Amino acid sequence: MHDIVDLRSDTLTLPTPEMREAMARAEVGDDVWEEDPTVKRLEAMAAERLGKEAGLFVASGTMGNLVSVVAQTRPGQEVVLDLDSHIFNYEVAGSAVIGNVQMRPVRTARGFLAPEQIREALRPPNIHVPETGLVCVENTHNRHGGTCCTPEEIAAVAAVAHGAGVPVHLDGARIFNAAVALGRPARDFARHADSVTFCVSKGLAAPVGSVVCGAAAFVARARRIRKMVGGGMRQVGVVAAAGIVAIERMVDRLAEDHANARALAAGIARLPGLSVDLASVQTNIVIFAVDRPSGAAELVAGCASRKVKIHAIGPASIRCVTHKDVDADDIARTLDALREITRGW
Ligand code: TLP
Repeated sequence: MHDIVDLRSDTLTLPTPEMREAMARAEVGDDVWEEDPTVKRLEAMAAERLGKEAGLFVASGTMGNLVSVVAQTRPGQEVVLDLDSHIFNYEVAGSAVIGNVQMRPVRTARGFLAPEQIREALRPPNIHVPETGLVCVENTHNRHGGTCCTPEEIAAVAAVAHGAGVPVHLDGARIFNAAVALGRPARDFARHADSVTFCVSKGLAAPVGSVVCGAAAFVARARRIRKMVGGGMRQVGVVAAAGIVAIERMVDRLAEDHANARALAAGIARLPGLSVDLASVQTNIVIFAVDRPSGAAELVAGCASRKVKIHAIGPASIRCVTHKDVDADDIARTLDALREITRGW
């Protein structure tokens, strides 16, 4: 039980005492010179978990996606991705600004492009049109409520892209949530992607950072681009040390967050004026609809006055994210608050 229940995002998780201890003790060096042993350890560990040759520690998921897109495309190329993807919606158009690529968003049913949709979106060799430079996949899918696609679905999409000589990037910000939910090792999801970004700063609870993984040549290019965008951090082993604890200690417990999300969703489904697609609640995100004009704002304010923080992602849509700083009592308290607010709706 916590004084304030904060369900706005799993990015709000606080570092564990073990992380703080590891940070204080971390052996460090200048990482731009590739001399920080703790960063190197985190990068090697991440690459091993994802079955890739190399890893690169970056400041954020946004930076990881940016350097991955820029490293794998040329200016003027087109990037095929889901219309609701994080890269297209919430990364400040960084790939367009820094990479000079054009985005080709495709509307999908569940956030995952089907192989036929990739086939349709790939550009033909024609002097008038841009070349397709990259296909991006997101797993778990944020805007679709933390839904997972299987390694086989990624393989099918990658087969089409690779058949046309186009690489695939996986925005796996929450890839370990997908791995735990589907009971598959993270490397199964990464196998068919040429680059993968995952975050240690979300459900894994490290204070900062993401790791980009891929082939050594890709990571070398990504490293240059990271430097270009100001992401060359010096004695950053003090931060990477928490990322190591995140990967070693915080993955298996994500199952608790998923159970809490299911309990929250099941409670919400019983409340008047609220609706949630229970099948979409596969990991730690619950997105639900408020069937009432300006209902989302009303619910956010009502919860805030009861020390429960939730986040409106639209005028009639709320997102709640469970994480290690939210326990079963907090979920019960959240449901009590929602019950009080919606009484009589
Ligand atoms: N998502 C954040 C916000 O930016 C919306 C959140 O609270 O969920 N890919 C995916 C799928 C993400 O959900 C996020 C962060 C990122 C990339 C970017 O990571 P950061 O925030 O570290 O730049």
